Amino acid sequence: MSLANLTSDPNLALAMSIAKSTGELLLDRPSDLGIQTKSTATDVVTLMDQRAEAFIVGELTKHRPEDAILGEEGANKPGSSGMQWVIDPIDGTVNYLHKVPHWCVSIGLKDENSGQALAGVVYVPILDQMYISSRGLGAWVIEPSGTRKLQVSECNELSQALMGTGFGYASSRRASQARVLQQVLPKVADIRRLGSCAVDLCLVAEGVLDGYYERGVNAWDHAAGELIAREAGAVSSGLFGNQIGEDMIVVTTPAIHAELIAILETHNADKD
Ligand code: LIP
Repeated sequence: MSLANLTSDPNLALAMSIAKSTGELLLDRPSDLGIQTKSTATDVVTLMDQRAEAFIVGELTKHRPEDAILGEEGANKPGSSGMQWVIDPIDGTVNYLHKVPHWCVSIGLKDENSGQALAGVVYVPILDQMYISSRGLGAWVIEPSGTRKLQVSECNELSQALMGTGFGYASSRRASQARVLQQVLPKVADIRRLGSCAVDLCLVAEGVLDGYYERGVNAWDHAAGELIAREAGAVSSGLFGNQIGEDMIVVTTPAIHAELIAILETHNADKD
């Protein structure tokens, strides 16, 4: 499957162009980021999250007026086409705030009837990396040094796996995630908490991380990245036969998935 097949998908081309422009908007940081808090004192939102979401919604509405839109900062527009854009203007807001480079613009497209992901773009502005995928057509990254097809790592032993994860914003959730981490950490090569679910999923897709799990992430965090990881060969699921969702997302190389799931299920990692 070639990159040309992928970029000839008009939905993907639109998402790529909007993500790139949103990235440019976000790189132009004002001195006052207008920080506010959401669910807890550590769950921050900046005026740039809001500006970026308004820009994405405006562009999607202009080009795809019939499509529904769901966004992290409150966008919730019904549509009539059966297609829904699921957007996170900044995934990794805390990183954006602290100038840690792992933050991105995430734009996913799904079929509202089947719930299936159709296309996904994760754009990391600081590194000018555009991760893209369209259902059935593979996953790629376009970056300043060229273009690469993405393939998960060959990791086939959990004990050798570099595992990504993340933590929620509520302290009760974090206490539970720490309890689960105590069980996972001794059984993997090491853990990374990089601060953006969407970027973590792209790092699984390119074989930098061997897997990623997290409880509590929202649809906009993984709408694009999960498709990109699966199209690069990752296996993705929730626990106890459930689909991925807020309870749990587990995305790894094929060979280590069952073992990680077993540990997470044994320790009820989908509960607080
Ligand atoms: C964040 C995630 C991060 C996760 C946080 C949060 P935000 O999204 O991507 O990996 O650990 O709980 O959901 O708030 O930066 O868009």
